Amino acid sequence: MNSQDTIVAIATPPGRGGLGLVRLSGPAARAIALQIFPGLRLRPWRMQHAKWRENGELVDEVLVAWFPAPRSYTAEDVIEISAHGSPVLLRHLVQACLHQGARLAEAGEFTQRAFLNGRLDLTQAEAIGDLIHAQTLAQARHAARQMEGSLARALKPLKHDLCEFIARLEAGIDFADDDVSQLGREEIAGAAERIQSVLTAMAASYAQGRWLREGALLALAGRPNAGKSSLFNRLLAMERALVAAEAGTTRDVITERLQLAGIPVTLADTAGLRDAAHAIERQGMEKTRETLAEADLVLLVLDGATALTDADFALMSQIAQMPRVVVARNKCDLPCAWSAQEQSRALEAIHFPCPSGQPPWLEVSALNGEGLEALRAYLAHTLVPQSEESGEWITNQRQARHLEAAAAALARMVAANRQSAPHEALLVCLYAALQELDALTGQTTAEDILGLIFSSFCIGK
Ligand SMILES: Nc1nc2c(ncn2[C@@H]2O[C@H](COP(=O)(O)OP(=O)(O)OP(=O)(O)O)[C@@H](O)[C@H]2O)c(=O)[nH]1
Ligand SMILES: [Mg+2]
Repeated sequence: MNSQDTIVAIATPPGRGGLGLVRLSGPAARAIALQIFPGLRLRPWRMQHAKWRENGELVDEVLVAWFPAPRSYTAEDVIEISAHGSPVLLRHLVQACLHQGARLAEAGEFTQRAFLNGRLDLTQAEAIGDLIHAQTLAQARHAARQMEGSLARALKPLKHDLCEFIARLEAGIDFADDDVSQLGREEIAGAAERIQSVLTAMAASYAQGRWLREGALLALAGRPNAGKSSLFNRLLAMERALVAAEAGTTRDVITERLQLAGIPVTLADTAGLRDAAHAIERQGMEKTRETLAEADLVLLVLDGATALTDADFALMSQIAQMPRVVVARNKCDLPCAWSAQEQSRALEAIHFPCPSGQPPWLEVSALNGEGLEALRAYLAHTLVPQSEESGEWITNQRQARHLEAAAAALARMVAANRQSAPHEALLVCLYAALQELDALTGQTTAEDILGLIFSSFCIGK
């Protein structure tokens, strides 16, 4: 990709619309616009009305905006032409620009130029891609924050501390014979661990942060007839899965999409788990186990209207081992059939965190909708990272990997320091950590990685 080229693309989505935007960026952008609209008096950052004529014949009436370098999206000369949104017309306009010497932009090339010209760092460029692809408002908001530079800002003090740390160690080595005080082992360990813990916490937020960007899998589980399919339908607010009084109704895993606190969630209804005799039901249960193994969150559905059996307890303790489980005791519209002894056994089997002061299950009725709002809220609460309100939330795998690698470099340094390694060896680890943070924001990035990042954009961005 040659930045001396002037690139052109349709910036609005394919299809028909009221308006369509064609964008040019590069040194010849203005000259090309003037060739197509002769006599147009372009004024910086202003929209100008123009009649687009070919051989004296009117093709369209358009608005042309000129963004002179460097105060433009790409930091190059940019021309935006708003025409009427007919695909034929827009393609013809692009053709006219090509004819005047522009070339077609590659996917993401406008944003790539903005990055290469220092208008954005890599996390901001990625955020633009995320913003375009957002499916929920929460995704869009997070992307917008990052586009504004929130991640880069959160990294800034860390980078500053790291640089300062490096400078002090370097000074200790270079001026060992002078009066420069050498950092003590304790002091070094303290500083390194402080930076490491912040990096580790940021990297760890990806475990949940990725759900915002990529979505989460929420699987319902429980014994047959507990009311999983009924609850599935309630959560979706549609009669999607078959419900019957017969145990073993659901055989296949059924999935549907919904949103919880802005997180795109795939909800999976599964076959009830029990010692089944029927081969098809056993196959269904195999699929249930596969789904549960993949699930980010499991909703265990218990039947409050039937006495608990040993099989129920076995299932409870099995599912309670999974990393994230929410428990619902269904059929609260009916009298509870659990004996006091069963109830206390259940409390023992389900020992994970629960809303304070309450039993570790939520009372619901899939039949009349009771407790559904509380269940929905609790599921959302379990999915939304707690760091969301307080700190920066990592949603992107590439970013998480660099943070992990930087934290690991500091961990290596702490270990080396403990073994009284020379300061030169400690510095190697610190430089490695710094390099990871630079790669995260794109200060030092291999060409091939850049290509990968920007090619996931659409043409015209
Ligand atoms: N009273 C009452 N009945 C319910 C409730 N939820 C489900 N049921 C009934 O319980 C029976 C089983 O419901 P399903 O939703 O099919 O149960 P399931 O867990 O999907 O069962 P399998 O697919 O066999 O594993 C049906 O007759 C439902 O109408 C509830 O909250 N209250
Ligand atoms: Mg079912």
